[in-house]
This record gives sequence, C-alpha cells and structure tokens, in this order.
Amino acid sequence: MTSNIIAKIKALKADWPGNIALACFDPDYFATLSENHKARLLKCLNSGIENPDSEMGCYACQPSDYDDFKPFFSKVLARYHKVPEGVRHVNDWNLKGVAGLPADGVLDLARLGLPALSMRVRTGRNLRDFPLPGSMTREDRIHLEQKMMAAFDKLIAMPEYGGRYYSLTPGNPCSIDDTKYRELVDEHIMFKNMDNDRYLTAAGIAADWPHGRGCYVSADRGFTIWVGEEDHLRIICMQRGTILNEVFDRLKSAFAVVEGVEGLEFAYSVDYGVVTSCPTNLGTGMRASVHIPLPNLTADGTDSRAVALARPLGLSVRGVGGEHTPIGADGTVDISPSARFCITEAEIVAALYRGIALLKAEEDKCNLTG
Ligand code: ADP
Ligand code: DAR
Repeated sequence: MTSNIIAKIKALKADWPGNIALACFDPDYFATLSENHKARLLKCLNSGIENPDSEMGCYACQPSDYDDFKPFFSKVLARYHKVPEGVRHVNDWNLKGVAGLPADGVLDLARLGLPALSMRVRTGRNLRDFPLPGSMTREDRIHLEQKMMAAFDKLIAMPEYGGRYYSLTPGNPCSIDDTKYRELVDEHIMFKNMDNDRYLTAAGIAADWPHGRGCYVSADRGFTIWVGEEDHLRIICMQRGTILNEVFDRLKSAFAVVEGVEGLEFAYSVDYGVVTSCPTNLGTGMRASVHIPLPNLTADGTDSRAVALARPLGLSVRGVGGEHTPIGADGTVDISPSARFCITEAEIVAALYRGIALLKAEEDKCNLTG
C-alpha cells in the first residue's frame, strides 16, 4: 500500500508543482517513520492528494503534528510563508512600535479617502486536549461544543459580549432551522456548509457535518465565535467603520476574555505559535480584512487585475462570501494580508492599512487614465 501511495504522490507532484505539500513530501524521510507515523502523515496530506489543485495541500490533524513531523512541515511553512526553515514565530498584539504606522497610531481609512467599510479581524484557536478537526470523532465534536456552550454562559453574563449561541447540532437546545442558518450565513456571521468544501471533506475536517458546529453571536452582532469549522474556534470581530484599530482592539479584548475562561487551554507551539489546522494560518491564526469596492480594477467583472496588483503587495483578494466565492456585483472584494506566520498580530493589521492605501491609489489611477 505504501509503495502505491508514494508512486501516486510522485506522479501528482510532477503534474501539480504548485501543490506545496506534494512538493515537500520526501519519500526518504517518509521511509524512516513508524507505520503509525506514516499513517498520520498521509492523513495530513490526504486533502492535497485527493485535490491536487490545492495550493497548500495539507492540514495538521493532531496539535503535535507540526512538531512530530517537523522535517516535513518546516519545509511546507518555509515555502508557503516565504521564511527561512526553522525560524521561530513571535506573537504580539501591541501596535506600539510597529513600523509604518501613522504618527498618532490611528489606522483611519477615511484618511485614505475611503468611506465606512466592513472591517473584520479573526483569529483561530484549537483546544489542546482534543484532536484537531481532521481527526475528531462525532463524540469529540459534540463534547467540544458542549464545553464551549458552558464557556459562552460566562460571556452571556457580560454586557459587552452578551449574546446567544446558535447550534447546528440536531437536538441541541440551541439548534436553529435551515432558514435561520442561511440568514446568518448571508449576514457573514455563520460559516458556510462545510460539506460543500472538497478540501475540508478530504481532510476529514468536514466530517459529521453539522454535528458539533455552531456560532456564538454577541447582541450587537459585532463579536462572534465559530465552533467546529476549520479550527475548533474562530474568534471574530466585525464592524462597519473606518478605524481599523477599533475592530482590532475589540478582538484583542474579547480574546483575552475567552482565553481567561477556566478550562479553555489552547494549543501553542514554542516554535510555531498558535497551532491551527491549516499551515497557512499557523502562528497568529489571524486574518484581518476589509470589504472594499474596486469598480475600476474589477471593470471586466473579475478580480484578475486586483489580484495581480495585490499579490506583490502581500495581499489576498477573495470574494464577498469569503474563500472560493465571487466578487460583489459592484466590484466589492475582500482584501486581507496573506501573511499570518512569522508576523505579529499588530503587524498584520498595519499591513492591511498600508495595503489598502496602495490598492486605493491603483484604483484611483484608473480614474485618471480611464
Ligand atoms: P476566514 O476569512 O475566517 O478565513 P472565510 O473566508 O470563509 O473565513 O469568510 C468567512 C465569512 O466572513 C464569509 O462570509 C465572508 O464573507 C466574511 N467576511 C470576511 N471578511 C469580511 C469583511 N471584512 N466584512 C464582512 N464579511 C467578511
Ligand atoms: N484549498 C486549500 C486551503 C488552503 C488555505 N485556505 C484555508 N485554510 N481555508 C489548499 O490547500 O489550497
């Protein structure tokens, strides 16, 4: 069986050079592993084997995978994040001292000539006493949801974070019907049906859908916590406005409250920082994004020009429904820094501000040149 899978990986590697996991798979290293570790590593690569068009092509399935398979993951991380192998990640939410900030430290989009826009910052976390989503059983998923529902009771009692939990688990006392689910997805509050994501399905991350899945939402709908998506938790703040500091600082405060809930112990690595399912999120687990209309750069109805301009600026361009979705009819796109590893949380939000300024200048140039 092993020789067959190695031959399959070798063939796929030749046909799909952009698949980082396949490119970094070393048969000689693989041969040194025990049968148990061979099976564990192949499970990490299954999504990229079944979906050779993957960019990353692998997910961690146990919190210790990044350390247990360091010769493999250190190559994957270096190639995707474009950092030296073996570099150590540092976390820091403090904006003070971050290079390139305005003198007063205020990241105000209005200063760039922009109106109030939808701003969102999220970070992922996984509880260290559970397998990562790719290896959870249905019982694990239900147990994790119940543990989080007890934690949410503490948030519900707090004026600035109080709200309610919406569960997708059949029979859960907080369960919602499909109409409410779709309403929350359309509001960009709840995550999309994971059964429709072939990468997450092949990774085992979408297994048992929708059991153990749900979303906590604060009363003002500006603070949400996803339960059971690609990571155990996605902790999110989102608001319409122009000052990025506000949404970033609210997430920083809200996360500190969540982290302080007794019994919630998150998975961290001394080398890699926050442990996440996907290596693209490792380190900070943070995506900071703005939905910005770029009608000139998307005048051809696609994001091609925006992507070509954004990539050298270290920015990702996605659709208004998030990953793998189309841009808005009015040319609105989701812009976020691509870097999440070997960059601090504060540097990410500063990079978003700088990136938006540069992209806005390119959009305005189209107005001048027609
Ligand atoms: P993530 O961004 O956490 O990796 P997705 O790409 O699946 O997850 O996006 C999750 C949801 O968040 C989607 O509905 C997407 O439209 C929404 N979203 C992302 N950024 C923003 C934003 N700046 N404003 C409003 N909604 C956003
Ligand atoms: N399609 C997968 C996802 C990579 C990044 N997106 C995440 N983690 N949601 C790939 O390997 O390309």
